[in-house]
Amino acid sequence: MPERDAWLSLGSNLGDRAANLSAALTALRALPGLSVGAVSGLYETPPWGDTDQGPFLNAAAAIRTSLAPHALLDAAKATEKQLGRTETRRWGPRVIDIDIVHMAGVALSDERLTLPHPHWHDRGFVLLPLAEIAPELVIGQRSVAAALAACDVSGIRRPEPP
Ligand code: PH2
Ligand code: MG
Ligand code: MG
Repeated sequence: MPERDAWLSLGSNLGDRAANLSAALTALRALPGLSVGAVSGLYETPPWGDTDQGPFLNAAAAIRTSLAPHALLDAAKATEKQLGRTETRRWGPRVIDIDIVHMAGVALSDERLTLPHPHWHDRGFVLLPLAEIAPELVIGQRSVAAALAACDVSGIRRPEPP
């Protein structure tokens, strides 16, 4: 498989959220066929979709991978499971969520996976972290920075300085 650049959105709102995000990145770094590049800071974000849950910490990561799209999805799901994620309701609380936002040159949709992520451009918790590491990335016809400029990011707290 050729290597491709890809961008992930990570989120956690159960337990030690920062530790969960950090453990997810460590687990991803250990995967064969995948290397992790730039990682954003951590953003505290109000729960979207199902508001009856605690706030999330969200981050974005750039990766480079020789995994095919569905193999990357399987690796993300396996990593979530390894970190103790269990099934909850749709949009409900989770120890860790690892979503593929975009893989360079890939557009596909089936029952398991749609790429680019159909909602990449309208969720502040995805866009703000992504814009920190890849503002000029163009997905479809639109840059991440342009999508962010049109997105409601109220309630999202920028990361603390390191
Ligand atoms: N993930 C969801 C549902 N709602 N809200 C925020 N703020 N951050 C998330 O990562 C998130 C969410 C489903 O994956
Ligand atoms: Mg998600
Ligand atoms: Mg997910």
